[in-house]
Amino acid sequence: MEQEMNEQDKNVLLVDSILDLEELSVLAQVKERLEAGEDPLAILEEAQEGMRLVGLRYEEGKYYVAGLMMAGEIFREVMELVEPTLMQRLSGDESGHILLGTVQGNIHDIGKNIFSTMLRCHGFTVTDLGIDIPPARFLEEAYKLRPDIIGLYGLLTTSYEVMKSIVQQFRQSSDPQLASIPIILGGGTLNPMVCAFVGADYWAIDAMVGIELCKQMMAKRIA
Ligand code: B12
Repeated sequence: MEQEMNEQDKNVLLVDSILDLEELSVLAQVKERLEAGEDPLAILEEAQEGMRLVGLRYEEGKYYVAGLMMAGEIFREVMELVEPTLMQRLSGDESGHILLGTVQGNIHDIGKNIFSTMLRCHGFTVTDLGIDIPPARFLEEAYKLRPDIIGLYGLLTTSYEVMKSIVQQFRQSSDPQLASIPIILGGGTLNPMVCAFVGADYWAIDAMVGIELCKQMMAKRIA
């Protein structure tokens, strides 16, 4: 019971420290917890929750863009600390190829980079196009590379129109492989209504859920 309380206290502390943009405290806590052998995914989940709360502070007008930038930098440093342990812990031998990118108009990439790293840890081949990618580029690259899955990432409301346009362009392609390629959306601001609007096959707001979905897609393609 006492141990449970301590665990809970620790969790609250990391979320709070991220929310308050206390860089040194965040990094010290992450190092300590990794050294204590904690699951790097649990640490990342808490850090992600901290980022969500930073976003809310921005919405409430309590933080400005500088706050978002600082939070982004802190998360990048957390990722640097967590990545080696994450790579050791996660392993898999999936052989699928996913074409991934942040859609046009959007430069957020922290979550996409995590997803990309975790896919690689599970044995997927990832072609990451980067940020601010126009619809035509996804189609051109898919035509050239013949991936098994398309992954679209975006956090802004304006991303959803772009995602919808990409999905439509794939579905209307005269190339049968591109017309039927599975498309998965990612990003913590997605919800069922947005996904219905975009019309993609799958969506995930958590990297592990996204990876399980990609594995299912590969199983279906092979069956
Ligand atoms: C950090 C941050 C920034 C940083 C980004 C730095 C970077 N290199 O990414 C900077 C400062 C650049 C930024 C800029 C802006 N931002 Co910003 N930002 C954030 C913030 C606080 C955190 C985002 C983040 O990294 N989260 C942590 C990651 C780990 O979570 P994640 O993205 O969900 O990723 C996970 C999963 O989704 C999954 N996953 C990820 N990718 C994929 C892909 C696939 C295919 C799958 C299946 C799964 C998957 O795996 C990840 C790990 O589990 C969010 C708040 C929020 N609620 O998200 C606002 C937020 C997204 N930003 C917002 C805004 C408004 C802006 C600006 C417009 C501000 C401005 N006035 O300039 C600009 C827009 C810039 C642009 N054109 O894109 C709003 C968007 C509101 C909206 N609905 O449109 C948010 C929601 C804040 C808010 N609540 O108001 N931002």
